[in-house]
Amino acid sequence: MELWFTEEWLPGLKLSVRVKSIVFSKKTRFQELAIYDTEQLGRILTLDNVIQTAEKDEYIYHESLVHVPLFAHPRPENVLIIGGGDGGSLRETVKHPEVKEAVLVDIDGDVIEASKAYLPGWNKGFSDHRARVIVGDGLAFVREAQNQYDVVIVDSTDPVGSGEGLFTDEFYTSIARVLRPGGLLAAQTENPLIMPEIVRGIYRRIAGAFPVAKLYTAPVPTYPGGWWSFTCASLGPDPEVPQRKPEGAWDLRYYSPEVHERAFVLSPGIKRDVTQEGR
Ligand code: AG3
Repeated sequence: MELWFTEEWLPGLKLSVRVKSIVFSKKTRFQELAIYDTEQLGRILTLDNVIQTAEKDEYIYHESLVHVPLFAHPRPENVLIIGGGDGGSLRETVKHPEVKEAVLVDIDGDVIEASKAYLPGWNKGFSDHRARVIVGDGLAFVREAQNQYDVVIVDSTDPVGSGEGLFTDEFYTSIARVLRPGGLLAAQTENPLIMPEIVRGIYRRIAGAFPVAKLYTAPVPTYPGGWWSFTCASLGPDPEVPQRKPEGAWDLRYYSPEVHERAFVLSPGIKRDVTQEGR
């Protein structure tokens, strides 16, 4: 008998992938966590039947989310990752030799443990001596944080359910407060083509909390609509301009300085529907 995993992207629009085997599943305190092996997408991790990360394209998502703010910063020493319990963002963060400490705060410790046990492609960063992992609520963490960071990365779920707090004005204002002068934020901000109102709302809230906020995009075929947006906000440097380059033995499959700059080129439709530049 064939087993299929299906995610409903929108009412009337679904993604299905045939499952070779169920690697792990658990009802955690917060959500239904599952890891599957699939032929076409490789290993995938789902939360409440939503694909959070897939072997096939996770590097496009994680390299875009992490390297854009980190390379836009001249010297990122302290990095805070909110969410990202699968470890993909942490793996990319610790590739930067400038980073002295990378703090990851995810609400669900079971996701972190499952990654350590079953996601070898994602979990390498957890054993880096600069990594510090905290199981806790990201919103409460930034509200109370005393330390300061050069870059904050928001690697959240969709803006529904337990992830909703990570899309609020209060959250973005708290992030601006925990950043050092010249600090940057990058957040995943959903699909600009099939949910432009959602992206517009998130983008406006981020832009309201920072002097500079710029939307950028990358293809992520396993996420709804296949095209994904991120927002990079800054207290200083221009997010579009790489300040450093990956030199030497970098293991990168998507990011390059050219891709960095190109990612910020927005089509007229996105400018009209989402960022509303020139209005
Ligand atoms: N980031 C999840 C992005 C949202 C995916 N949405 C969806 N499939 N409906 C997850 C964390 C990856 N490190």
